[in-house]
Amino acid sequence: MSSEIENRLQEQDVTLDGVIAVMQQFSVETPSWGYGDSGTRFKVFHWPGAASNLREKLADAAQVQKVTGICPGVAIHIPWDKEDDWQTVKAYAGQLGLRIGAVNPNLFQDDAYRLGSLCHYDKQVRQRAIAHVLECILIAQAVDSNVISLWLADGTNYPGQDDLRRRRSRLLDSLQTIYAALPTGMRLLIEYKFFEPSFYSTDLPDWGTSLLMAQKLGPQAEVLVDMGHHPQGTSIAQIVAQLLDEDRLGGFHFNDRRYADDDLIVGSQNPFDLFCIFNEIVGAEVEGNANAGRIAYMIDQSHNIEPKIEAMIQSAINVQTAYTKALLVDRTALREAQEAGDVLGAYRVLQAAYETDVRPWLSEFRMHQGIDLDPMTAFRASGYAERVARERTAVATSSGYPGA
Ligand code: RM4
Ligand code: MN
Ligand code: MN
Repeated sequence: MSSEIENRLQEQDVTLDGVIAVMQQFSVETPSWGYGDSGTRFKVFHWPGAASNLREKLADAAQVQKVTGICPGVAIHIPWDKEDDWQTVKAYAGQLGLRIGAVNPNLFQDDAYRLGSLCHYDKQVRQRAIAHVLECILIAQAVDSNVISLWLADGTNYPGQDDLRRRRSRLLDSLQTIYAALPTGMRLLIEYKFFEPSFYSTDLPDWGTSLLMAQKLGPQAEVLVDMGHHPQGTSIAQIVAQLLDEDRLGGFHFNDRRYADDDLIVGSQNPFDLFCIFNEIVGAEVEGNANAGRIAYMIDQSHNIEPKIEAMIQSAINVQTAYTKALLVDRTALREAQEAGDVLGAYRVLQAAYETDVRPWLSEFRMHQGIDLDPMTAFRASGYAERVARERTAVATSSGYPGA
């Protein structure tokens, strides 16, 4: 670390030990579906050795945890990851140094869901969708997870196709039944997305709608922000600030995008936006915001041309980098500049933190954790990718998602 940086940070009372201690509290969950073959609706390119069942996905996730030290949780998608014996899964994850994280009900692949799931006009379809979420709650309990992460493909494609207010009341009604089944301590994270697969109306299109639903349901319901689910140019940092203020920021689905829900490696396209999001969170946390300490950080990506495990390692590093930079923001100077109306002075405070090379900090962190200083090189040197490519057999996938 250069002495110039060290001096500047010392003036801010930022110490290496202090930053390392905070970094040790930070983890980001990886998605089981990110280890399998997935891609676009045009083509799924098979990656040699890509995981094709939960056991393999967990084994791969354990490699990511081994080299990064910040990815002990793995989110699952049901039924993609459905197993008969969850105790065995839980024990297997434990042996690998992992735990099962968020459980994601899949409410978009059954033929019955063509016109919706929780919002469908047919009560039987709604009940089927509710029953699936309730099954996921039981799975979460069985594996000791406390997060249900809900995304709906529900919406309409044509004006007049369905009554929008009735859809909304069906949604609320379905969510209330689900909410009532949540055990103490379990959280229901409500994800939103402004379009796709429906185009005229989407039942949960934005953070405001998810927030309204969460507020109507109760304190165990919160909003999930997926970074790829906003119109171009949206300031996600501002959404984060508002949700923190409302005490309803449940978690993130990290990924990056240029156009729509691109599901690219987080921090690969707009790393400054990622930093600005963490800046809001760290800023709230130092002011004692209670929500900031219980955010579920999760990756939600679809890797088509990338090696799956390496993509996940890179994602974890990018997230950790953005977070560490946000820890270095001189909050006193920022406040002073803001309250003096010093537009560029305030921006330059953020810029100074963003431009700090935090790679030495990440190395220090890894040294403290007793892991290799260079996760990607360590993984490449391990020979794991070559071994699984030899040992595992390819499973044909037809469209964009595993199990599709
Ligand atoms: C959606 C959303 C959800 C994910 C599905 C498969 O775009 O991001 O989180 O579960 O894709
Ligand atoms: Mn998502
Ligand atoms: Mn998405």
